[in-house]
Amino acid sequence: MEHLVIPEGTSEPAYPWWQRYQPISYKFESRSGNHDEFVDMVQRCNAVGVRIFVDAVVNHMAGLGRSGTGSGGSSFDSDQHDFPGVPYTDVDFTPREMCNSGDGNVNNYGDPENVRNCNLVGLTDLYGASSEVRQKVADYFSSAVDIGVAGFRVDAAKHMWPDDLKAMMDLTNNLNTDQGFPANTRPFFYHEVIDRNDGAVTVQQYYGLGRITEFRYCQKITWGIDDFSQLWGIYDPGWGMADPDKAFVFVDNHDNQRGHGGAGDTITYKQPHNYRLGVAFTLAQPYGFTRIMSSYDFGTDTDVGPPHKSDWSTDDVVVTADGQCSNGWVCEHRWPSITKMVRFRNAVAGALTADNKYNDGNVVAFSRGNLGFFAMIKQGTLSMNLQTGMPAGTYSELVTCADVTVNGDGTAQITITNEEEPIFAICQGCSC
Ligand code: LM2
Ligand code: CA
Repeated sequence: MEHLVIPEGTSEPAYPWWQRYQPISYKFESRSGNHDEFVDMVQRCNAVGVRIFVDAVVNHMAGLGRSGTGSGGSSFDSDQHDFPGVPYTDVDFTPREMCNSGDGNVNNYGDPENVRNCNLVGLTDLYGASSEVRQKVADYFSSAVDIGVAGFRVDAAKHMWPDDLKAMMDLTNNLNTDQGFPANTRPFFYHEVIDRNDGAVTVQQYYGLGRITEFRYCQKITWGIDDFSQLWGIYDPGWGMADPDKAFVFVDNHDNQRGHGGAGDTITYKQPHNYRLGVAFTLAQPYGFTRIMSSYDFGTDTDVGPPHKSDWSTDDVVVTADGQCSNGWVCEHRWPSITKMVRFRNAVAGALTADNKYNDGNVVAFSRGNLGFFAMIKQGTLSMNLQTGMPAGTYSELVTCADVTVNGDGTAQITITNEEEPIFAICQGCSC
């Protein structure tokens, strides 16, 4: 959506990535392009089977102390609660008396009223209980869905009341059949709730609204890659982690990869070896609905925005002859083992459990029913006979494309020699 723009020459970093989390209006006019360009992208993607999910910031508008013109040309004045591009006026913001903190900001994560009714880092808090606000957010969702968007990540859902979110979702249109979606299909929602067993707001409070981000998974995968013996406990219901059919899991996201929300114990593209293992294991194991990250390189500057042109608009992603990215883009999604493991995940989606588990601290292996078999190693090389659970036959190993023979009893000789990508995967119906 249209967002705050922080130009050069202020006391803040110029055009930081996080300016996008300060909405000015719901026009599709951002640093990434204009309305027509957005429509063109969504529809070209749908035409080739790639669905688009919008990162929707609807808990708040821009921060206090900010005024001027947004990325789409709309004027605004946060201190006056005035956003004519929507339009929102003072009545659309959470009444000050409903926030129990002295300065109006969220400051007590033990109190759900404080978390939901106060301003998150000074961001002007929308009053989600208001039918006008609900309708305006739903109109925004519907405008995206009508273009062909398939669903939404709801930013800062932790700071919104689940009943308000439900009302907004219920008012939203079905997916667009002209864009290839079946009739009467609801958008896919996943809600950003950072719950690390550290406050009054839990992922369970959002059951019934879609999927919920499970940030404990980020910690668990980091610990598990460090110490393979911890990998079988990656889903820990005793720690409050969301049910498998509710959890939305990822190795890192745009916040915790750079030390913002939910950071700590996070692996990123900056540790490529561990990252490949972490993403491979995530895509191989059955817990949760998975998302993979695709980044630009921010170096050590945790504020810096994406690669940009001289007018500061987002620069093109340049794809090299070997299918990788350049021009400042990392494109983890194009790293060979990550791309291949997405194929694996899709192929084994029907198997809900990990079976035939093997873990000796250096080698981790398991099958997914009889649909696929996965192995990875921490160091060295591997040559070992393991039970794959797969029907007898010859399979093409995904990472190396080598032929693998599964014997009549389901065993196979598992070989890993590439220490850079120490990952092995075979699946039914997969080609490497
Ligand atoms: C999120 N999830 O709940 C996003 O994933 C996260 O990236 C967003 O914060 C946050 N919620 C609000 O949408 C980012 C960033 C913050 C940044 C805000 C707003 O992590 O640092 O805050 O976006 O742009 C910035 C300044 C902060 C200032 C605030 C308001 O860093 O110092 O607070 O703007 O002007 C006075
Ligand atoms: Ca709120």
